Amino acid sequence: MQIREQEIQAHVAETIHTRAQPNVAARDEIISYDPATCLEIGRASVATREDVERAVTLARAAQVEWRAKSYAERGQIILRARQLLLAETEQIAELISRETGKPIAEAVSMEIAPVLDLMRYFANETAKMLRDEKINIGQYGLMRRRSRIRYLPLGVVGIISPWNFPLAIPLGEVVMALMAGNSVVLKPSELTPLTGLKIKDLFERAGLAGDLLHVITGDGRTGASLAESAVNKIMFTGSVQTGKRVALAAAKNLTPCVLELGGKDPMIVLEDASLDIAARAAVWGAFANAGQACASVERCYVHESVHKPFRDLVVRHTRALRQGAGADEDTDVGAMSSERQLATVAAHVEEASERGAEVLTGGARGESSGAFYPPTVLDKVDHSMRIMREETFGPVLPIMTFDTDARAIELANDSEFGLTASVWTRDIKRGERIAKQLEAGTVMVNEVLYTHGLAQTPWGGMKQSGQGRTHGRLGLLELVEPQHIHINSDTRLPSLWWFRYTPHAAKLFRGLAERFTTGSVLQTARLLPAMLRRLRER
Ligand code: TXE
Repeated sequence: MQIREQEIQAHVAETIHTRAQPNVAARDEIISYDPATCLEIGRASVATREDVERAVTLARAAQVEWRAKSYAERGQIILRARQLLLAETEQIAELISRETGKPIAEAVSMEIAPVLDLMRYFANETAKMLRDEKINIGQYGLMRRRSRIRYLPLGVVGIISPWNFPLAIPLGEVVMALMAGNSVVLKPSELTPLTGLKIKDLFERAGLAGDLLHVITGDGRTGASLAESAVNKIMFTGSVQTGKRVALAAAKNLTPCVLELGGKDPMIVLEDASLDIAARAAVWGAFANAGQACASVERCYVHESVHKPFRDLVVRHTRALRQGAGADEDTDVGAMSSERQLATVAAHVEEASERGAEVLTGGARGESSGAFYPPTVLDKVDHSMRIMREETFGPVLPIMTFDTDARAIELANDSEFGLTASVWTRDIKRGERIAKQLEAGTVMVNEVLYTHGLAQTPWGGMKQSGQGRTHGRLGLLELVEPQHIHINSDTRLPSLWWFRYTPHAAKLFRGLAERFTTGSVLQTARLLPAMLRRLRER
């Protein structure tokens, strides 16, 4: 055991700088490290622009046959891949945990379990969600006309995904894109390439034709090549600044993109909340995944009348957490994904302290090797501090008080982000009233963080947290092209509004304008004799 520890220490000293930088060993290779030990896990290639363009071309060719398959046939392959994922849960959870540092418990609860549910949901429900939609066209329907919307696959969907949920985020989007009849080119994060390649492996063994899913590993350069390529849609999850680069690149080809970006998610604790429940929620919401979830609780506003008991409960639950190697099933909080990310967190905490924040627990990196930052609770923060304005994306929970509901709403909305938010109260009506005033794509009453795991509901943000949605029917509609089919079954008569125009026609159009916009179907029927006379005019 002793030698093992010395070996790790030596390796950490040698490689710690590497993890702090993009882990690119050479122009054509990336290295995956375990952030807890900094030991190398494996390597993957850096796909070139030519590799990306070739993948897109092959994926487009394969999509022709795939889009002709029924939803049931597509769903069968998804369910076979699901079976394999279920059977290999332990191995895949271990891989996720080693590549990210997250506890094995979270690799199962926050990645594998939700995506197993999502695979079944979209395999079984996509046909219903994308079936042709009849549209009521009002009084035009009286003229033997009818309309419906069809949903067509887009073609090739490019997915660029992050390191913080290296299985759940990309796999969910791959499943939705495939079920909608598209093919996929996936670029996983350079910090977690092996988990990305595992997705490819699952589908290959499930019998998906190879060219329907290309996984091209690499770093930002590969991502940039994909954003600039001829894909029909980009699904991006990552930072705001990179999201803007992706949107700019995609705009060159008018490629639509969904951007799932950062968050600075507020939690409002009202004076009537169950304080221990709210404190446990704040601790889990802030420190799950070592605080590296776009929907992590990054700001906690508590009513001034319950500030002290709530704060003490938060500190107690935080101090009870166990931080350590992800592979240990007793670990609550693992290592952060990278030194670079840890440095951002440390800088935010330092700046807040300099500006008067009080560190109630944590607040400084410990002696242990690896990218461990202790779960940290700050009090006496204010909105002048970076910790309350910028995405920290690490295990820090800043607490601030408010006096009225209006003030809580004002504080929560005082952010350039708008991903998720939560309100904690026993009065559900009051909670919902406040929730409706919060500027966020998802607002929860008495829940926090977890709704990305609901396949049925949309996920996405307002303001700088992104554009578009993933998951749910709204997310599925991002992956298809709506086509309006309009049928006029009357093949004998020309339309009323065609040429030639006459004074009578103008009079009739005035009548129609008035009736069509305000009148009932019955009143329109009274215009029929005039309409018929119009037809005889020609
Ligand atoms: O994200 P990046 P990183 C936030 C969080 C974190 C910050 C940086 O605040 O501190 O982002 O994390 C690819 N064109 N989130 O560096 O850079 C890159 O290879 C196209 C929030 O991981 O956005 C990776 O696959 N692609 C987020 C992906 O983009 C490019 C989760 C994300 O990398 C590219 C993760 C380019 N020019 C980080 N440059 C969330 N919403 O959960 C890089 N990439």
